[in-house]
Amino acid sequence: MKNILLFILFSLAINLFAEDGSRLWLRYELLSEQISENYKQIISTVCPITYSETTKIITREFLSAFEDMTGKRLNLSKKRTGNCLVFLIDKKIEKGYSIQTQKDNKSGISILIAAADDINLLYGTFHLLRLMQMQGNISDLNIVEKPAYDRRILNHWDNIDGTIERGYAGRSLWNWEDLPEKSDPRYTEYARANASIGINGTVLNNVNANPKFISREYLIKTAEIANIFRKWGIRVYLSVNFSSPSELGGLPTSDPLNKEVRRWWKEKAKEIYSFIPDFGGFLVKANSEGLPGPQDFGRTHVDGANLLAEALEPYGGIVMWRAFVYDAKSTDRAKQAYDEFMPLDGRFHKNVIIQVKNGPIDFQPREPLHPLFGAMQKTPLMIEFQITQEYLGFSKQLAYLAPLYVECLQSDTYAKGKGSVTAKCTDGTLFPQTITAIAGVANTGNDSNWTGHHFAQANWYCFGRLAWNHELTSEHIADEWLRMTFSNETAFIEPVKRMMAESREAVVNYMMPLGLAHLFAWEHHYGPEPWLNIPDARPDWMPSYYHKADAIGLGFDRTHAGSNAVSQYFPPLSTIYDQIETCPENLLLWFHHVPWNYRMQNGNTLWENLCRKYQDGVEAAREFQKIWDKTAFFIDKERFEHVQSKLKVQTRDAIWWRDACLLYFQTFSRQPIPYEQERPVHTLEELNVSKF
Ligand code: GCV
Repeated sequence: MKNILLFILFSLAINLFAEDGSRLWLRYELLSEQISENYKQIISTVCPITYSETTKIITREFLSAFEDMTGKRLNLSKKRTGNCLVFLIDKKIEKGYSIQTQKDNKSGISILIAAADDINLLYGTFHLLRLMQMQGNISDLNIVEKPAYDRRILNHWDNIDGTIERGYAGRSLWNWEDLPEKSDPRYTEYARANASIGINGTVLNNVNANPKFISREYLIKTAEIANIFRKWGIRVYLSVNFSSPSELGGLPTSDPLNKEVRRWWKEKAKEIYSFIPDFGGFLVKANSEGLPGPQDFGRTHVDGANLLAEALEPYGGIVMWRAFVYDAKSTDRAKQAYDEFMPLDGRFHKNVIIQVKNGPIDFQPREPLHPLFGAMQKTPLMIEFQITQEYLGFSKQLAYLAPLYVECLQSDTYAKGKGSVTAKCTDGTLFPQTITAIAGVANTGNDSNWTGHHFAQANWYCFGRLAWNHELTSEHIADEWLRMTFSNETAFIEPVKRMMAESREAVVNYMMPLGLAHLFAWEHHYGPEPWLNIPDARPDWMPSYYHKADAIGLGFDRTHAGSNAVSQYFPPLSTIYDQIETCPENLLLWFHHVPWNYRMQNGNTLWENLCRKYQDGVEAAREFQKIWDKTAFFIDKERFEHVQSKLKVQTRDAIWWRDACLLYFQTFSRQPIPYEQERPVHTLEELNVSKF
C-alpha cells in the first residue's frame, strides 16, 4: 500500500514538472540569485491601473511571472512610490508602447510602461518580461516600439470536423461540438501566447470554407471564442465560402451583382456584428482550387471582393481577398495571379486588402518573391506566409523559418528604385495603404506542445515578432526564443542558434536546391516523387510540370524565350533573372532550363553542383544530430529526447530525398553521382515502387 502511494506521489511529481512544451516561451524560470536580486531592487512594487479585463490580466501576468522568476511576490500600491512599475495611458502615443526607466530624487527609480490603450500596455508588459527572461539589464530602459503592420493575423486551416488541413500537431484547438456551452482553458492560453508576441487577429477556419461557419449556430459558438480572445487584443475573423448565399441562404444564385445576393450578405454582416461587435472581417479564397467565386458568374475579383466589403463596411470590417489563383490550362502557374490581378489594381473598395503568398507558386522551401509585391500600387497588399510546414517536412523536421520570412520581407522589388523591399511595399512606407496587415498559416493544434515539433514553436514565435517588427534579424529572434524556451546558457545557445540558422537552407538543399520546386508526393506533400506522372491528373500538380527534366537539362524556362514570367518583375530584377549569368544560383532552376554540363560559378557543372547540394543537405541533417546530442546537459530529458528522435527522422528523410531526386534526375543526365563519401542507400525501383 505504502509503495503504491509512493508511486502515485512520484508520478504526480513527474507530471507536475512534465516538460511537454505546453508552456511555450512563457516559462518564467527561476533566475540566478544575482540577477533576481537586481530585479528585486529595481522593482519592489507594482502600481496597477485597473479599468478593464486587460489591465487585470497585465497585473496578474506580471506578478506571477515576477514571482516565478525571482521568488518574490510584489506589493501592489495605488500610490506611486520608489522602485515601482507604473502603467500610464497616454493618448499621444499613436501606436505601440514605450518603456522608460525614470529616476526621481524623491520617489526613486520607477519603470514606466506607457501606451494609448490597455492592449498596448499588455504588449509592453510582455516586452519587459521578455527582457527579464533573457536576463537583460532593466535599470536603464528607453524603449519605443511601434508595430510594422496594424493587423497581425494567424490563419487557421481548421475544419468544422476538427481536422486541420496541412496541420501536423494534432486536431483543431476549437471544440465546435462543445461550444458555446463549454469552452476550453486552452483558448485563453492560445490568446495569451499570441498577445505575448503581438498577434492581434485570428481567422478561425479553413480558407476552403464550409458555409456553415457563418450560420447562426456557428456564429454563436464563434462569439464565445471572440469573448475570450477580446481581452487579449485578439480579433476574430472568418473564412467565407463565396457560394454561401445559395448554399446556406437557399438563394438560386450567388452572383455578386444580384440584388438578393447583395441583400443577403448585408443581412449576414448585420447578424455577425450582432454577435461579435468587433468582428475583424472575411478571408476569401475564390476561384481557386475548385472553390466557387465571382468568375463562376462571369464577374471579376473586384465584383466579388467589393460585394463583401460593402456589407462589412458599416461595421468597420475588412475583406482579405486571396490572390492564390491558378489554372490547369495555364502554361506557367507562376504568372497567373499577376495576370489576373494587375488589371484590377485601384478598383477594389477601400476596406479590401489582397492577400498574396510570399512566392508565386505555393509556399515552397524557396521561391522568388511574388511579382505582385510592389506592382499593385493602388491596392493594399498583405503577405501570407505559411508557418505550418506543409512543404518543409511537416512538423517532423527542424526548419526555422525566420530566414525564409526575412528573405521575402527584405527582397528588393525595385518598384520605386533600389531599396523598395517587400516589407516597405506592404507596410505603408512606399504606397498609401488604407489597411496594413500580414498573415501566417498557423502550425498549432491540440498536441501538448502546440506545434508537434518543439522547434516549430519558434516559427509561430518568429512570425509574430516579424509581424511586429520586420527589421528584426532571424538570429536575434532565435536568440530570444531559445533563451525563453530552453536556457540562457551560452554553451547551449550558440550551437543551437547556428543549427536553427542553417536549418531552412538544409531543407532546401536536400529537397529542392538551386530553385527547383514542387517535387512532392502529390497526395500528402511529404516525401519526394519527382517521377510522378498520373495521366488524368492536373498537369500543374505533377512534379514534371515544375522540374522539366530532359536529356538536355533541368529547370523551368521562365526567361523571355520561355514563359516570360521574368517580365512581371521590375527592372533590373527582370533582366537579372532573365540572364543565366546573373540569375542568383539559388533560383537558377526556377528561371532557367539549364544544361546538365553548364558551368556554374564555382567551375563545376550543374549536375555536379546539384549532387553536392543534395549531399550538403544530408550532411547538415547529420550535423544537427551531433549538435543536439551535446545539449543533453543543458535541458530537460523529455524535450531533449523528443527533438533527438525527430532529428533522426529528419536525417532519414534527407537521405530519402537525396536518393530519390538524384537517382531520378540521373536517368536524364546520364552522369555518375560524384560525391565519394556515400552512395545512395536506395535504388530507384525501390523508391518508385514503394513510394514510402
Ligand atoms: C487550404 C496549397 C495547399 C492547400 C491549401 C492551398 C491554399 O495548395 O496544399 O491545402 O488549401 O494551398 O493556400 O489555399
